[in-house]
Amino acid sequence: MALDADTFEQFLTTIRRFVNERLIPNEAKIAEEDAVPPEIVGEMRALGLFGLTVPEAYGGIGLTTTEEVQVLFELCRTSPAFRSVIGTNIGIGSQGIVMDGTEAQKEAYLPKIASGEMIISFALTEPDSGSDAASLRTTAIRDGDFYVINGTKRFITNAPHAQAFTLMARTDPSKKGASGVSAFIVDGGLPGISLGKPYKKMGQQGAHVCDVIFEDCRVPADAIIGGKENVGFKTAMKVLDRGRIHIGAVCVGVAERLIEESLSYAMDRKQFGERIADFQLVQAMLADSRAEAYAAKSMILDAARRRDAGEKIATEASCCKYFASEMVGRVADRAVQIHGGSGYISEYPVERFYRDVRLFRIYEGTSQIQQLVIARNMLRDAEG
Ligand code: COS
Repeated sequence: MALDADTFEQFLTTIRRFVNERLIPNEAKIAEEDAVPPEIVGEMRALGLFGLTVPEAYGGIGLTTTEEVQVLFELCRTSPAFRSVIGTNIGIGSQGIVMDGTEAQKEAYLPKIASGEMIISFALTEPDSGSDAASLRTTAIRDGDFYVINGTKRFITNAPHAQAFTLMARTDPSKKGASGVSAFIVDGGLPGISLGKPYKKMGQQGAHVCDVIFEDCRVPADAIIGGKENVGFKTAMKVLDRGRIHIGAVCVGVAERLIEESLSYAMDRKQFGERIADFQLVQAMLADSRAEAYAAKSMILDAARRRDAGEKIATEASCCKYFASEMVGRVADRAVQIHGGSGYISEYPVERFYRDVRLFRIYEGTSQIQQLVIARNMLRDAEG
């Protein structure tokens, strides 16, 4: 445990109160305005949320994976856009530096990431490289004490706010696959970096995503993560393994909220002279959602504990992301169904959540990529 048990319980209670009192009442407003207000970002900063997973030595709280997922179960009982504010700082943006960075890189970046003074994004996806991440084309060509970066990164979460990027680029263009890829920490203000317009999305308003374009951007040679060329794809995959447990936990938090909304609506709404919660067909939907959310929560806690114990968790991480993201899709669908016509009306939060959760089955590896990773690892294990 990074925190003693009492302190951690108090922390979870604080998060729950923050979600109930500050985030849930503001959900509709942030969806409408497509922005999380600066005062809420400030409160998140004061709670230490930007540094949840950054080691204490670099100014964070240094939660274990088991602790992190429990925080996410609480923090994500609200619009996923709030989690997105801190998501890249505690997840895919920072963890390449935590896992593989040099001491100098950790000292230079992690304290600012942990305090929220710096927002960092993860730049892997490209216009022609999504699921097939190893085919990325952005190049980083050595020129004296610099690398010159050229290419476009697509759908980069938090890029409109980012002061830095964990960037995957090809340092050896003669190699086509994963082996020619390196990871860099790139300062966002460097000449040669420009941003596309933020995309208009189906859901998760308040979370922002855009393209990042590199044109002859000169990055100091010591920006390469860990100081080693051509091992960046592995860094990216390790970051995504961890990220997949994280997204699974986010899905559980959202599912819990959808179940709360479904249950309270079903207990309130009367038809045929009775609460609809007393109808067995509605009960079946409630029960299926409860059972599936519990299953997802249990597998995520198990995968997190295994990761903390140092086990290889690539298969388990994909199982978590796959099952939990599909689960929350079904839970959201049932929530709309239980709400009937009201579920289709934006006054009720389930309509918004229904759109919000669709992304979970796509980003940080589609459901089909998770299936592929799981099955491939099964075959590898069986073949020895
Ligand atoms: N941890 C550490 N190393 C890993 C790894 C993991 N989980 N997965 C793969 N690697 C290593 C492999 O060991 C291999 O190295 P060696 O050649 O030295 O053995 C290298 O990385 C390449 O792996 P592989 O051959 O499996 O790569 P593939 O091109 O076949 O693709 C998938 C692997 C499909 C799993 C990968 O491209 C992927 O995850 N795609 C989805 C990308 C994604 O999630 N995008 C979302 C947007 S980013 S938020």
